[in-house]
Amino acid sequence: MRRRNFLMVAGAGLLQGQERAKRDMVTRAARPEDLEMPLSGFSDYLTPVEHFFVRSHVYVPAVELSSWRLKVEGAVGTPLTLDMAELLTLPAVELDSVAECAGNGRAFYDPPMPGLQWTHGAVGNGRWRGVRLADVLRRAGLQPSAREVLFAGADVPVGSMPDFQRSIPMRKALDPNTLLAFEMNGAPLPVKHGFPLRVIAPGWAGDSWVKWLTEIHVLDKEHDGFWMKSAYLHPGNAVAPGSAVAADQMRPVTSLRVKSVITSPESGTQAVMGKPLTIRGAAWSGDAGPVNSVEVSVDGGRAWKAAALVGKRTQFGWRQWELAWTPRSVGYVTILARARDAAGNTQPMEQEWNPSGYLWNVVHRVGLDVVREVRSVAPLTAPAQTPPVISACTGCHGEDVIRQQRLTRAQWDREVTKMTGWGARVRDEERAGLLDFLFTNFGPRTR
Ligand code: HEC
Ligand SMILES: Nc1nc2c(c(=O)[nH]1)N[C@H]1C(S)=C(S)[C@@H](COP(=O)(O)O)O[C@H]1N2
Ligand SMILES: [Mo]
Repeated sequence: MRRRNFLMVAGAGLLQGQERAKRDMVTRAARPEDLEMPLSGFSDYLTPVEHFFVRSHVYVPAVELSSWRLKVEGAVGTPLTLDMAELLTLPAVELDSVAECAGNGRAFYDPPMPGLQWTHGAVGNGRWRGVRLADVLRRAGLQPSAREVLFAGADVPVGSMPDFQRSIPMRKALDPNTLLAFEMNGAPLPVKHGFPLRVIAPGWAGDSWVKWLTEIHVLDKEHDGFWMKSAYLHPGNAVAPGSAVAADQMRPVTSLRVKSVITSPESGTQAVMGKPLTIRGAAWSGDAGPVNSVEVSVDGGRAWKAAALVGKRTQFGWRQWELAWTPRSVGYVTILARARDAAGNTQPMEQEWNPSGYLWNVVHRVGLDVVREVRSVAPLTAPAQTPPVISACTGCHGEDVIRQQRLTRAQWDREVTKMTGWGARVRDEERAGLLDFLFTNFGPRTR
C-alpha cells in the first residue's frame, strides 16, 4: 500500500468497520481478550488476521490516527514528536516474522503454574511493514549514554496494575530487522494487534513487540519497571520443577527457541494400516534461526527421518514441513518432530522447567491409533468444546473422575469393562462409540 493510500484507509476510520473478525479461536480469557489460534492455523504460511492470536494485558485502546503521535525522548540529541505522515517519509521495509508469546505451551509444564494455559497456538506468522527503529533513533540522534530503548503504548492499566512498558537493548534496537510496523499482511495494522503502530522484534518473544506505540524513551540502562524486573523473566537454565527463583537471579526473556509443531494428524485420531498419509507441521526459531531441518519419528524416537521443508526460507518466518508415511502395523503410534536451526540448536525431549512457564519447546508428540479399518466415529453429542460424558457413566460418580484421566484406548477398554462389571449399563452397540469418545477426549497426554 502506498503512503497516501495508507493514510486514507487508516485515517478515514474505514478501517475499524472493515476489520476481519476473529474465527475459530480458543478463548483463554474473554475480558481482556486473549485468543489462541487453533492447530489448523498452522496450515497457512501467513496467518490471516482472523486466526492471529491475541494477547493483551489490558483493554484495547481506541486510537485516532489524526491525534496520534509518536514521541522519541530521553538520551537523544533532538526529541521528536512524529505524526504518521512524517513517519511514512522514512524508507519502508517489509519482512515475514513469527510472533510468539513467551508463555506459549505453558499448559504443558508439570507442575503447572498460574498464567494463561496456552497450548500450541499463542503464535502466528505475519508479514510486517514499517520503518526501521534504527532510522527513527538516528533521526533523533543517540547520545553516548544510550543503552536501552523503552516502549510505551496507548493502553491504560486496570486498577493499580503497572503500565505495560518494555525495553530492549541497543543492539536489538539498531538491528535493521527491528521495525515500527504500521501494516500487517498488506493492510493497516488491526486494532487488536496495535493500530496504528507496533514494535516488531523478529526472533524475540511477543512481550517486546509493544502495541499501540506512542512513546520511545532512550535510556542509559535497562528499564526498571515491573514488566522488566518482575515479569517475563527466565532463569536462563532449567530449575527443579516447582522451585522458586528470586527475580534478581533471572533475566528478561529475549530470543525464542527452536520449535516445531505437528499439525496433522491430530492426537487421538485413527489411521488405517497400509493407507498413506502425510505428517505435517510448522517450525521456527529465534535469533539462531532460521530452521535448517525437521526430523520426524513414527516409533517414539528410535528412528528419525528428514521431513521436506516446504516453501521459501526466510530469516524469521516459520517453515512448513511434511513427510509421507504409510503405517505398516496395527497399534498405538507416537509421532515426534524435532527441528534444528541454523546454529545447530535442537529441541529437548523433556521439559526444562522455569517458574513462569516460558519458552516451551519440548519435542511435540502426537498419539495415533493405527487400525485395520476406521469405524465411523459417531459423536455422542453435538460437537462442543467439552462434550458431556454419557449418562451411563455418571450415575455413580461425576464426570470429573473421567475427565482427569489421560488413558490409551486399551486402558479405556479395560476401564469400561471394569465399570460394566460394577454395574454401568453400556449396550454392546454403544461400546465402540464410547471408547472413541473417551480416547479422543481423554487420551494419553501428548505435547
Ligand atoms: C455402577 C457405578 C459406576 C458406574 C455406572 C460407572 N462407574 Fe466408574 N467408578 C465406579 C467406582 C465405584 C469407581 C472407583 C471409585 C474409587 O476408587 O474411589 C469408579 C472409578 C472410575 C474411574 C477412576 C479409575 C478407577 O478405575 O478407579 C474411571 C476412569 C471411571 N470410573 C470411568 C467410568 C466410565 C467411563 C463409566 C461409564 C462407562 C463409569 N465409570 C461408570 C463406579 C461406577
Ligand atoms: N501495549 C501493549 N503491547 C503489547 C501487549 C500489551 O498487553 N500491551 N502484550 C504483549 C504480549 S505479551 C504479546 S505476546 C504480544 C501479542 O501480540 P498480538 O496480540 O498482536 O498477537 O503483544 C505484546 N505487546
Ligand atoms: Mo506474551
